[in-house]
Amino acid sequence: MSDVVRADLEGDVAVINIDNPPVNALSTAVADGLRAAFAAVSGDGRSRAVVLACAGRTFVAGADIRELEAVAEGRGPAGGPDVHDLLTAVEDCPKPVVMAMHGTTLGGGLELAMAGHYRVAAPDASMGQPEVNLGIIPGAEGSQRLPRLVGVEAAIEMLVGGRPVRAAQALETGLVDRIVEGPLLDGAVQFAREMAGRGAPPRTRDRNDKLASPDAHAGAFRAGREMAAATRKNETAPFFALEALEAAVTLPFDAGCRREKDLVVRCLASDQARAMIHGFFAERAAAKIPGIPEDAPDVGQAAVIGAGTMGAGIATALVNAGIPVRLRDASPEALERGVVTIRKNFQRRVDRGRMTAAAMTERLAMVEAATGLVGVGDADLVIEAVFEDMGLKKNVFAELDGIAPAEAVLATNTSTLDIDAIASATRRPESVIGLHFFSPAHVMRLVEIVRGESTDARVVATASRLVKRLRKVGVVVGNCRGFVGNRMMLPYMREAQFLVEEGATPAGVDAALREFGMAMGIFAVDDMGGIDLAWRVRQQYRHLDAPGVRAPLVLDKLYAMNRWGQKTGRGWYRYEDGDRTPIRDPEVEALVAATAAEAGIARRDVTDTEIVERCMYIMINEAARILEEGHAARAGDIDTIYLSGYGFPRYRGGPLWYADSVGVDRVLARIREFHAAHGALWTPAPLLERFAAEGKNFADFHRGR
Ligand code: 3H9
Repeated sequence: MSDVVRADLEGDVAVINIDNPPVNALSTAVADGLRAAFAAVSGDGRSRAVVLACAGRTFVAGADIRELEAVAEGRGPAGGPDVHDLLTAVEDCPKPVVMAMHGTTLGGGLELAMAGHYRVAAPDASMGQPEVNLGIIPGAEGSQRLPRLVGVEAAIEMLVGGRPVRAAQALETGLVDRIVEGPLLDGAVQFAREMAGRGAPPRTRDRNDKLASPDAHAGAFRAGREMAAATRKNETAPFFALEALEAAVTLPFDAGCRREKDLVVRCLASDQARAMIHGFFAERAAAKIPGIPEDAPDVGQAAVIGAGTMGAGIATALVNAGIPVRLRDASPEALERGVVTIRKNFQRRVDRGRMTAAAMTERLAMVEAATGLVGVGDADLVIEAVFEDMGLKKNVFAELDGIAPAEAVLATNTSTLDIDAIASATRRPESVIGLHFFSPAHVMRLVEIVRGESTDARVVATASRLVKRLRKVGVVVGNCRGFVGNRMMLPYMREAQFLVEEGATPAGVDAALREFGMAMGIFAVDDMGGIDLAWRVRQQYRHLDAPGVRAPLVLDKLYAMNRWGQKTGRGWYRYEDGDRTPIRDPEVEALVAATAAEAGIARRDVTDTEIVERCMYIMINEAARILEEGHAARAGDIDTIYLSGYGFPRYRGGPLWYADSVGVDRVLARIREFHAAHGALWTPAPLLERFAAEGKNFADFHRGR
């Protein structure tokens, strides 16, 4: 039929098969192949029913996002490839069409499936409309068919939330007609035979029983809008999705489809869609590391040294991925606390119904805890997560050097220390690598994979493979102070403190940053991470402070006052017992004002625009240096780090995508002004100067140019 679509006969059932690796995306070629296949099978007297199935790991996982990217960039048809005629042909097929879904049926894949008359699924299949994660809405009539199948409320949840549902839930809502326990294709063919000869097959577009009257859904739409505002702050696509769903309730099917099309055209022309599509591909590009072997061995046995919060979180993540862990700590009490933390991590999932008690018992049994380093000699991956102290870490690595197998990967979870210095404690620095997890390690998606001067390519490959197995986002970074994420965070935090000294308040700075789209304000982040930790890091590097260069003044005072953040109930904010909500504290504001007066800093009104510009542009300037020094390979890697680990708004694409959207020359012009006003810390990065002079931007870096 075509390279990617084939039709065969299975007795009296026609089986159409899509084979378009890696995820059977509904590309133009696949859509063309399906048109031809349905034209052929519809009139073929040899078959009584049709099954549509996919080869490989999944049913269709969506429209081809590369094609959508082209449209978003102004190439290709507005609104993306039009498949209205194909979906109509599927739905109008005179024989029952059964969709056989396995893997992840997403976006255009689910829309195709809903045009079929019946859907059967493998037990571990999942399905959803994740378009909002790309800044768009379903563009292949999904907003019109989904509510007809599952009802308005469930459709709102799926379109605004963007999260897939599992097959069992899909069966309950009516999205799936049967779950097939054995071989899926056999089950689908069997189901198709059962449905053949039952008269005209049911068409989703003709169903109105779950739509009821518009008034009946007013509350659901109100709740949907509240959910969109709360969980997808400043994003436009979820509101467009709700408009499209309202059209399903108020308009006939065809008019609803036209409304959906108008809305998807607008989404695809938006900056938000471009930024979010960039984020999608940047994350996948980050996993491609040039020059590393493809056949890196899998980790069979891991050891985690240090049973604190980080160590326990890392151990949780490892056993979640099926990797047994030897958990070690010098102190029996710390070890016991670590085991309790791991148990709590699982218990939370059991309480939320995301894990069975039996699975929890099984996973806990995969953690073997003991003091010292006994038994670590059989681990092919060791992750050190002891206290952030160079002497202590070197001791651990020296000891590991004596007992770990020759081919073991020796990783450190340091967030601030020099990997090469740690590696120097061993006779095998090529085996040492940084795996910088973020807290809580079993939840946060980002892992910075820190390559030391001597780290072997094979070790990088094993680490990268491990991170993927943990279902996390790994980004390879260079061994510089703070690596990439925290290196940019440091000047960001510093600038926020300067703004406060000049007249803003911590709450005002945080509000402006949240309004910009950051998941949390920087002062709330500091309180969460611990002001004592921030202070300690500052002490380590104090000797590097250039004389005469401005330094923040308040943090040291907060530290001395025992205002260490959430853990002491007071920091930049104050906290009620057992509540993590930051409350504005006039005591801190008075302390800041007095400190500024003492230092002769004039107080003035600081606008939200200045807050955002100074916080963002100082990060962008630092990122430009990181790129130039080669500590990140691609601008997209830096964006990925901020999108997956630092709560940067996805609809802005990451700090460097954002820089491009403002305009590199405009960013540089403001940096020059800040340089003139605030001195050396604002010295423009040479790369920015070069980009501005040559009319280039970070996108040139994203594409590896
Ligand atoms: C849509 O459908 C709009 C419609 O309403 C119609 C509008 C007109 N297209 O993530 P992985 C590639 S919007 C093109 O590492 P995993 C990916 O780039 C779409 N390529 O694997 C990577 O390529 P490479 C709605 C795609 O197993 C490779 O596949 N659908 C697409 O961890 C492997 O990806 C979505 O938003 C695609 N649709 O996860 C689903 N999907 O090897 C987006 C993947 O060259 N996709 N690729 O780097 C996903 O969520 C995950 O990729 C998936 C697999 C769960 C499918």
